[in-house]
Amino acid sequence: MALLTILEYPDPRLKKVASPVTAFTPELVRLVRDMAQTMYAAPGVGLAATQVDVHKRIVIIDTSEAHDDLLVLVNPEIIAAEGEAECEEGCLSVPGYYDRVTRAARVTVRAANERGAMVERTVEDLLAVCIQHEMDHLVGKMFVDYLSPLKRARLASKQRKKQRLAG
Ligand code: K1U
Ligand code: ZN
Repeated sequence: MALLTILEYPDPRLKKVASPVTAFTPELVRLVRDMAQTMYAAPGVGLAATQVDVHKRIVIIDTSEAHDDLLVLVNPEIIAAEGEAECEEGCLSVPGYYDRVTRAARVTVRAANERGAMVERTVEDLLAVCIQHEMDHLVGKMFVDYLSPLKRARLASKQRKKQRLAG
């Protein structure tokens, strides 16, 4: 297993649109394992392949308290969404920044797992938020894109300064 590097906002690679996975290979299983190790080590409750510079439609999530319930979503599609809920979000690509975002309260997602078996789940609360947040990454969208232009500009300049200082 390997720890992967997580891209940080405003890295332009976070804006790439991911392509569908077309083959369920041992390499895909290995990538999902590496992504899981990276997410648990961060620590986080979700990770999209885009964040580790792999532009394929792959998302992993684990919102369980014991960190023992990994949900793998390959080629995920939201097939139903209802209601509205506001939740405080964070992102491993924007370390240390949290803000409130409004999303659908309940979603039904259909996807394959890393071995090609189909999964369909209707979920709410943090899991619903996470699925929407991670699927946004696959189309190059980040939670900060829901914030006001002023907040986003301040955050981007703070992040660039931090990255300059880090060398
Ligand atoms: O970067 C990511 O996409 C993962 C992100 C997922 C997420 C969290 C909260 C709301 C929406 C989406 C994170 O995991 S941020 C870190 C975090 O929330 C967390 C870290 C440690 C323990 C519990 C949560
Ligand atoms: Zn994120």
